[in-house]
Amino acid sequence: MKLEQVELRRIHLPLVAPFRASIGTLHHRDVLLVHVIADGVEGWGECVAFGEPFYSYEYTDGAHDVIRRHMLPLLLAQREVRAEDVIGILTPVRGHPMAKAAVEMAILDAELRVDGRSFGDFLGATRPAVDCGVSVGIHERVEDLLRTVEGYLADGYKRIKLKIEPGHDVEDVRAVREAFGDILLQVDANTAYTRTDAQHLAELDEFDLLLIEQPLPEEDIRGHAELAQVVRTPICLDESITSAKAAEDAIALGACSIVNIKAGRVGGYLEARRVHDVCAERNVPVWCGGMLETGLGRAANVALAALPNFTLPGDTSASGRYYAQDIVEPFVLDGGTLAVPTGPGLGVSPLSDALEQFTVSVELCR
Ligand code: NPG
Repeated sequence: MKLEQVELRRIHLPLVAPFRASIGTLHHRDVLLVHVIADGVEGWGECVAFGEPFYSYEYTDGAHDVIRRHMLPLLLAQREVRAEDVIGILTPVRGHPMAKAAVEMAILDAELRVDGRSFGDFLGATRPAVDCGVSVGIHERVEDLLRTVEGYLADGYKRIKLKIEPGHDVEDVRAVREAFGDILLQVDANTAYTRTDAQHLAELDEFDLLLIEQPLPEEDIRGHAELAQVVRTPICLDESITSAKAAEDAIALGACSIVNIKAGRVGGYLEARRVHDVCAERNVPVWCGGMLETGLGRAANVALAALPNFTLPGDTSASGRYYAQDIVEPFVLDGGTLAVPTGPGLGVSPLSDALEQFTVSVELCR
């Protein structure tokens, strides 16, 4: 395809409620959308970086700048661009996986719309719908936490993930276990602990959790391997798994037995599929992580989550978990599942009124 023009659009989406994690509290999403026109067909990509560099070094303004000044010139100079070539063309730009993923996603969307293929069909989805979990932020008061969890269980979510941090971990999990019995339950520390917390984290073993996600810093692969010898609950990695190679190494080193796959974190949906395949070859189950995506990223994630080795419910929640109004037709939970879009490309497109309502800026690059 010939890339004819690229629109970099910034949207500001308020959250229905503040979302507190160990690394910070979100009140809204500052999202960069990449909108391409190639061979006369449009394609949409969503950059999952947050407004502030607290989950990773990437952040929305940085992604916007690196795409505009360093990535688009490389792509616009190409006579022909295919999605499978994007990461190679962008090799001169070091890092910035979330920015690269957004660009690749937009070009892949356009390509698949031309081919009349859905994301799910292209990626290798084997299910028409995916089981959905939900991520629950840290609550100062246990009674508020229990009320939030009760609401999500009533919505039909098949798995609860609790954000934890020192001071909000063992007792919060105990309260949820005692209140709701044997629900599918896991925790996410977002790197909030250190190797010296091993015995404390082992206190979570009594609660029969599915996993403990990313307890230690991103780069502490050895620490996670040592922790896995002390804690019986399976260790799942998120921030540490930046590529298929990183997944292979972490598994070989015993640092994790479950992997959270986020296309943005690994540089795109093509690499995400490679992470899936590496884990499947090693009998390591995976699940689809979330970054509070709009319905555009959500559509791609639901398609990805339908691949065969995604055997655990993902953070593929309904649009309404975060947004009163999505920028596409909202994803609505049906019996704890979301249907995989079947239309060409993402299978969804922005609702122009909603998109305009939340747009902060639009920049055209040729
Ligand atoms: O449901 O999209 C979602 C969000 C799921 O908890 C979630 N995302 O670490 O995976 C994460 C995480 C996150 C949320 C990270 C807020 C940082 C801030």
